[in-house]
Parts: sequence; structure tokens; C-alpha cells
Amino acid sequence: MDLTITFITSNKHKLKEAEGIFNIFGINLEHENPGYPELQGSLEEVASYGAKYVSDKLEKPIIVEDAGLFIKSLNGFPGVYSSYVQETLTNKGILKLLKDETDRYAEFRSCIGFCAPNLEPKTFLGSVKGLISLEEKGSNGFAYDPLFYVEKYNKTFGELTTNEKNNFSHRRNSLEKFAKWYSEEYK
Ligand code: ITT
Repeated sequence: MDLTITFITSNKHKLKEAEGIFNIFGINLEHENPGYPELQGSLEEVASYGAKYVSDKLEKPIIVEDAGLFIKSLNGFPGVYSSYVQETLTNKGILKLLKDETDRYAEFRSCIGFCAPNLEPKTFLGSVKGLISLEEKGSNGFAYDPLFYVEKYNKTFGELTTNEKNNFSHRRNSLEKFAKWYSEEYK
């Protein structure tokens, strides 16, 4: 059976990563960018609301994603404010906030929201652990990637290829959970 899902996102980097991941699970990816209201709330609340809103509007099964970077010594900041902080404070500002901080632990989290007509939305969470590097490194990936250092590879996400990042990223984990559920239990 040919499985297809439409990914609603304005972010072309996310789309490219999702294509690589869905390829592994034999799911066809389509893309649309109709936009949707982003509530102020947890990743799950934003993803559920967005998924329901768009599937009602387009009248078909879709997924949206809400992601963020959660830095332990900043009590989870920027977290749900990651988009705004990326545009205003930028990576340099994050590094300044952490200038004298020795606890550099951080997590990327991704929440996929799925919804289809006449269904309640469902969410799938994925995360990955890392450290905030002392300086930006690498020009691959996007946004916070040059800051996110992964011990196992001794590299930042900005220094990894898309395939390498896709092996274990927050997005890989959330999309893998969704893909398994979609191919095995949906319908
Ligand atoms: P959507 O249209 O899918 O919402 P977006 O870019 O607004 O795209 P999010 O709200 O989910 O995405 O992401 C919050 C912020 O975190 C935003 O600045 C992203 O660029 C950044 N971000 C998300 N995933 C990332 C990743 O894998 N690596 C680096 N930065 C990431």
C-alpha cells in the first residue's frame, strides 16, 4: 500500500530532513504551507491545535511540527519561545547568556501533531540530548544547529550532514514514532 502524508511547514530545512526520514519508513511526503495560528503554549498544545486547524481547513490527514531548544541552566529557555529568540537574540546572544556557565546541558525537542477529518489530534514527541558549544561551529543545518554539540560525534549539528543528523535527531525520534503508528495502526 502506498502511504502518503502532507507535512505543513514554512521551514524548508525541516522539510528536507523529514523527506530523508520518511524515505526510511516508506512513506510519501507531500508539502503545503497554508500557515496556521500558533497558540502560546506547550509544544504539544501548539502542535495539536495547529494539526486540527489545518486538517479541518484542507479536509485531509496532515502533520505539523513544533520544535524548540531547551537549555537546562536557563530553566528550559528558549523552549517554546525558540522562534522568537532565534530571530531576536540569535545564537550569539545565547552564547553571551551562557558565557560563565559550566553546565551546558540542552535538549532539542520536536512534537509532531497529526490530525485527519473527524478525528481528534494526536501528538508524537521526540528529543535529543546535547551541550551548548562554546562557539558556533559548522554551516550545515539551520538556526540553532551550530550551537548544539553532540559528544558521541564530537561535532555540532552544524557540522553533521543531514543524513547524520537524521540518524538520531529530535525530529528523527518524533517522526519515527509517527511513521510507525501511521503505517501500523492508523485506519
Ligand atoms: P514551522 O513552519 O514548521 O512552524 P518554524 O521554523 O517556525 O517552522 P518551529 O517553531 O518548530 O519552526 O521552531 C522553533 C525554532 O527552533 C525556529 O527558530 C527553528 O528554526 C528552530 N529549530 C527547530 N528545529 C531545529 C533544528 O533541528 N535545528 C536547529 N534549529 C531548529
